[in-house]
Amino acid sequence: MQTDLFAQETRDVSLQDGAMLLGGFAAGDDHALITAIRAVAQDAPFRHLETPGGRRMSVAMTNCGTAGWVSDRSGYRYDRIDPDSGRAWPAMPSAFRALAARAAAAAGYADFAPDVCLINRYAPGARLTLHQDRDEARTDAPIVSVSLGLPAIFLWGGDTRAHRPRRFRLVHGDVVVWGGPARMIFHGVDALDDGVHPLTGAVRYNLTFRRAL
Ligand code: MD3
Ligand code: FE
Repeated sequence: MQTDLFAQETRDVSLQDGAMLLGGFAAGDDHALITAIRAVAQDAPFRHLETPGGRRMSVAMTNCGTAGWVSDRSGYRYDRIDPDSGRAWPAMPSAFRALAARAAAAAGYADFAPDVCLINRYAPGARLTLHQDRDEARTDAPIVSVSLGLPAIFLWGGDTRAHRPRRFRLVHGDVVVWGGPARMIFHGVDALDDGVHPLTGAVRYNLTFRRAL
């Protein structure tokens, strides 16, 4: 029998060597996580970054932790200072840190201590084209991603951009842990469909926990 990635009853799935989908793993923490997102965004509001090529990203982003991922005309980087405020990024909420460590451990990565959480906010139509996450100094650590709010179609590629991506749906509460040989795969997110989620409204949030510095 083929593994059905969409079936609720088989939601803990090894996607490939190093990558594990933990279906609904964060569902019990959803209120706390969304409250914490709002607190971070009070301090460091969501913004649409500019790519080095001069395009405005459709996904709105903010960060918490020791540094934040930023993009502007000069390139991509991690910066300890929020360029919009000139101040340090908000501290990583304890609910974030605890969930990320628990998820990493459940996927077989002990002692995950992320220093950065990038928070993406998708409104309908927002998307992320295929890319690799390669700005982190520590690619030996996994990345833990948490989906909240509206569902999205995740694009899951291979080691090169040419590899045609597989697609699967990420829903509220899903956590994916990407490490080892899966850490450098190309990935992206299809344009978000319209919808309303009871906790987030017409928005999807994605948290990605990284070891960046
Ligand atoms: C696989 N975020 O922030 S989460 C990103 O839904 C990003 O917002 C997407 O790609 C989102 O960089 C996808 C899943 C994900 C995140 C990081 C990865 C998959 C990954 C890093 C390496 C390999
Ligand atoms: Fe990414």
